[in-house]
Amino acid sequence: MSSPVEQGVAAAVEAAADGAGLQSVRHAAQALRQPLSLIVGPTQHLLEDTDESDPRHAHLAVIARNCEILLARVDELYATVRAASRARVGFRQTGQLLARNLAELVQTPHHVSALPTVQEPDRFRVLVVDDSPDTRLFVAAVLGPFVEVTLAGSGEEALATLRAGEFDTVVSDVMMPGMGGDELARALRTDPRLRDVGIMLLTGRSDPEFRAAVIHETVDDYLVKPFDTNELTARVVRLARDARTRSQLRRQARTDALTGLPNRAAVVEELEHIVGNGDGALSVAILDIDHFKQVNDTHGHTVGDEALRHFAARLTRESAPEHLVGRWGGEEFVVLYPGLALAAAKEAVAGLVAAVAAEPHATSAGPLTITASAGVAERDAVGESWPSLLARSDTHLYEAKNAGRNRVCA
Ligand code: GH3
Ligand code: MG
Ligand code: MG
Repeated sequence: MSSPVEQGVAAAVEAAADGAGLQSVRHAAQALRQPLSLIVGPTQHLLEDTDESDPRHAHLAVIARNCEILLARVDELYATVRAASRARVGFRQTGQLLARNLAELVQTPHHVSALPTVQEPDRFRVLVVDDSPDTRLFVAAVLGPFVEVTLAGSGEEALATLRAGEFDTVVSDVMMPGMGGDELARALRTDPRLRDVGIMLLTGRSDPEFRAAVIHETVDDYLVKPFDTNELTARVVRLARDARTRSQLRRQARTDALTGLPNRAAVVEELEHIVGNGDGALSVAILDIDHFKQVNDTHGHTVGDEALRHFAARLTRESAPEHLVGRWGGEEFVVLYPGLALAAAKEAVAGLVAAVAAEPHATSAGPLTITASAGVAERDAVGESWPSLLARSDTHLYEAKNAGRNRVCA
């Protein structure tokens, strides 16, 4: 036995698909509104009678909210078809469109039962940008059951919101006073922290010039208004999923799996960024654990790995947040000191070397005392490249090793 909503949808689909005209569409909307109203009332009552600590409470709230959204969508579908009929688009076509939309709606109650898990922290986060409050709220109502929606009323507000939070995708209007959606898209693409955010534009324009200049160049997807709401949802969810995968892969590719520190690729990227952005002071240190091969030989590789993890954590703990600690490879680590001249950087590294030796590192083979040697160099004034700077740090590292280890040379 199907549910009242499913029965209502079946009736509505039948009425709409016969393409008999606006009358049938009105009938379709009513047919769906009725069973939905049957659910909304009792759900609201139950919700009021259920304490917030009751596990059913959140579930009921979701059902009530979904019903409201469905009702809003029925009204919106009706309005769409009415507009289409005014514009003299064929009734059969619009009736079929409505039928498809309604058939899709029947899936939504099934999403309701899945929602509590979908609402976990990994729910996709989508920023909806439009200068028209009505459009903003409408898009939010359409996407709300599937993704977590935040709203922005302008391109400028959107950019600030994106910079302050973690978003998977932005859905933006194009024509807005001030920063338009196309400009917003370009700003995202040139910001290293935001370049993985998926971008969808909602636009009234579909002319080739616009497509070539904006869409193919900067954005991932676009829909021309008026759009099909199910298509919007499907495309946004796919975009958000792709964008999240992209940023997870990028993060993984830049992180050392053993220690969780930035890896060599990430360190190089940061070095290139610093070197490419001016001639301020920059010092670089290389640290290398002393006689680490003996740790492996004596206690085995697993204990060696534990020691590396502890060593990395201690370097991070003892370093200022603005100084980047990375794993260069094996038991060699790099620390970048943007803004520090040689003397200050050498002092900071001496502090690290002392902190490593000061206390044994807890391992499954018991406490293990390790020491490290370090070399430091400062970029010279004449725009030295980072490989040359690193090579000089390395030379000083070998001086430290030859001078007896557990020390820093500059
Ligand atoms: P020195 O004081 O001259 O630096 O001596 P050392 O033994 O530390 O230097 P060497 O370069 O001869 O050996 C480095 C060792 O680090 C050898 C290698 O097995 C070990 N090592 C490198 N990466 C890892 C790792 O990820 N895990 C473990 N357990 N050992 C590693
Ligand atoms: Mg070593
Ligand atoms: Mg080494």
